[in-house]
Amino acid sequence: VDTRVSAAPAAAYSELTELDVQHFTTVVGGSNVITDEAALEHYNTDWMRKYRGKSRLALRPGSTTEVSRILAHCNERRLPIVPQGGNTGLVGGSVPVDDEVVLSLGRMNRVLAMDEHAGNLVCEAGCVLETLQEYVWKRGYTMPLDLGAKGSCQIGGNIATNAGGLRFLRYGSLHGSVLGLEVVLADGTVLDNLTALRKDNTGYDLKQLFIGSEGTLGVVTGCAIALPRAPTSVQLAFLGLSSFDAVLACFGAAKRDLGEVLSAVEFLDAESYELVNRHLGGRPPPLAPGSRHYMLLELSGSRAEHDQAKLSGFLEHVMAEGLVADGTIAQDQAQSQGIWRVREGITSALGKEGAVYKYDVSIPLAELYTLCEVMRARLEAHGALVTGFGHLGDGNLHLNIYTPGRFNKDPAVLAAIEPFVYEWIAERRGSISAEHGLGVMKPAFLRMSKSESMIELMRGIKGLLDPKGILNPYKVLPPLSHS
Ligand code: FAD
Ligand code: 2HG
Ligand code: ZN
Repeated sequence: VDTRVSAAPAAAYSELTELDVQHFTTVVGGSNVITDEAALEHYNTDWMRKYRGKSRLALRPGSTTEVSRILAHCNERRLPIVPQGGNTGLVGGSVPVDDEVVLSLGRMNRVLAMDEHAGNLVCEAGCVLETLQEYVWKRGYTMPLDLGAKGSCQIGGNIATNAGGLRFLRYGSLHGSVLGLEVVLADGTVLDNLTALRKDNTGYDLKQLFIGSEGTLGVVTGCAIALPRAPTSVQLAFLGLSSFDAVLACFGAAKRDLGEVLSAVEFLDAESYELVNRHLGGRPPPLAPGSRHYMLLELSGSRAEHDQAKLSGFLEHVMAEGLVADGTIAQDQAQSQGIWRVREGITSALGKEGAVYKYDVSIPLAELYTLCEVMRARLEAHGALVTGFGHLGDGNLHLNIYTPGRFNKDPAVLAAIEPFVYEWIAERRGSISAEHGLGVMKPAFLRMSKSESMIELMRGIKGLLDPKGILNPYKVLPPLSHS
């Protein structure tokens, strides 16, 4: 197999024919074969309405066997195919680039088993994250991840993107929480590794390859996930600070004083706060005017009085020290939800403001916000504004550049951002994608975070698992001319 060629498919695909559509109809049934142009719009367009494909066919399989039969046919016929979960991805990975078939996993939404002794859940890939959260919470457990898109994103999509989110600081990566996977390979082979064992050192841990592979190596159809116990006490503080140095000092103090119960450390700047206020009409808690940065500190534990006392003691301490200008502790669930709405609403608010240029980066903490300042100065002349927020506790900044009132992308703005932003990150050995993945947005810049030998090995793996390059083409791996 010439992996270099097959990993970056050229024009080697077949045209979809009426016979193909008929074949798929026998596999999934007529009502799950979507060919209507208007109905296809939903499958062709991403969450941000930034990426749009031209697929003429979306399929909605209801079982692993159906996924396997679909892939076997696509492989045989060289028909490219894009796995799609909740379609909330932010790098254009979930929609076709051209006329690829869309494989929508939403019908595969059954919980298969839950072990309440060991604390794990086995389910199909199309289960919506929030539905799973409600299911396990009722039984005394919590999902090990949470994110703003929880109402639409699917666990298969979370695994395919190795989503991080709001509780990564506490529960870690899906590389640790996913215990087993069922994956259908490009040729239709079902790789059954759907065990829920905590420990299993029998050879290479193949499931890890598919976590974060963005649908380019296989289709996740089922998963087993380790569940932490649900906390019985959750406390949330919202803090206003006057500088990013104060944010860093406060984070250090929180790790020192609250470390064993900390479950989230998030931050946003004043621009993000104002955007949410303006567009979502939330009522964020009034804090001291003049705060330049805001932090959310969440504690999850099992003794409310103990955690409350710790948090209010901490707040008094950091305010007395002058690190925190103002702060409030949520008194009930409604207040807590109001605060989380501010943090989780930023992405939606940005979309209402104008065109948005999104960058999801890891850089050493000391320089995390410097990037926003550098970009602000650089973009001023273009009438573009800059906001920064993200998962402070994980060193993950969401840098968003936006043009108020101008909804069309401006090539001059883009040219002022790229490749500069990626080079700036590379100089600090950061990551050009901390949690959203590469999709179709970033493959050409993969070199900024990975060496040539690593990219070459990735191509080899792609060529081995998907020699005809049918799975999610043009995503993740750079085109050969860029390497
Ligand atoms: P999709 O968008 O449908 O697909 C994403 C990628 O995974 C695509 O490449 C697709 O081909 C592939 N894929 C999907 N399902 C499968 C499958 N079953 N098998 C194989 N490949 C598959 N991300 C974070 O990491 N942290 C956050 O905090 C976060 N917050 C967000 C907040 C908002 C408001 C929004 C809109 C997005 C956010 N995201 C976040 C990005 C996104 O929600 C995540 O990437 C999520 O994990 C995608 O899940 P999905 O089901 O929507 O996948
Ligand atoms: C978040 O943490 C998401 O809210 C989205 O990852 C980030 O919109 C973004 O840039
Ligand atoms: Zn995020």
